Amino acid sequence: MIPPDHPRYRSLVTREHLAESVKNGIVSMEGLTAHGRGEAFDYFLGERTTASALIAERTAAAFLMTARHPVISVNGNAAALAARGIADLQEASGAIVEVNLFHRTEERVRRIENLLRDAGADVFSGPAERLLPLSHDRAWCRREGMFSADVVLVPLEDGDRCEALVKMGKTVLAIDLNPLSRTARAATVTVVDELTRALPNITRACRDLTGEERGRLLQSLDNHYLLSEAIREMTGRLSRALD
Ligand code: PTJ
Repeated sequence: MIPPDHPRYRSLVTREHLAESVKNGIVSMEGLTAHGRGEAFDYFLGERTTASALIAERTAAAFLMTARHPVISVNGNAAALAARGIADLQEASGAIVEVNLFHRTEERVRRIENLLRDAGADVFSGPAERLLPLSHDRAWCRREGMFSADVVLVPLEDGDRCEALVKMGKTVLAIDLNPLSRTARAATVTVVDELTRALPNITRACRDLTGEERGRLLQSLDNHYLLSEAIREMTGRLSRALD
């Protein structure tokens, strides 16, 4: 039992939930180490949405709202952490929700799809094919889903697929707390923020962006600037810790 007055209460409850989600077959064992890495970067960030992350979130919303065929790709960690947030973003953006896994089994796909449906998402499921140019199981997706997408939102991604999607000509919106990762560097827009903070911000922006702000965000996109700002925030906090 984690006492609610523990200073790291939220973090400990999330860890406990993820450990439970491994037992329920939603999160892979490897997903726990991925979460730990994310936590470390979030610590450097001060566990808050920075001004540059908010710009990235609103830019991601602008891409989703102008997309022809937007897809939100969901893995085990994303579903366990934010099934409801994903359903809300789908409602605001009209995007397709599709499960895509690195540690793929049909059983895990089914469990994650059910979790998303229980949270209110309309999941694009059915038989998948090996359509993406990748040697691992993230290659499996649906022809009318991710394969045909023009814009794909990829939370907690591994770099390979992000690069493959970009090479296929797609706009890739990544949510990744590590601004140095291959995903972060390859994506069209990188949101360096924690998933459960990022999703509601993107959803809100989908609802309140004006046409004028949308156009301005799309025109002024500079992902190198967004990544540099994230690194500056982190290194600034680290150097102030020595004062
Ligand atoms: O469910 P599966 O089988 O598809 O596997 C999913 C994992 C997450 C195991 C897989 O995609 C993986 O190994 O990812 P990586 O390569 O560890 O990358 C995950 C990235 O997400 C890392 O850069 C972390 O810093 C970052 N991250 C972790 N937790 C969060 C996060 N970013 C935002 N919010 C988080 N909560």
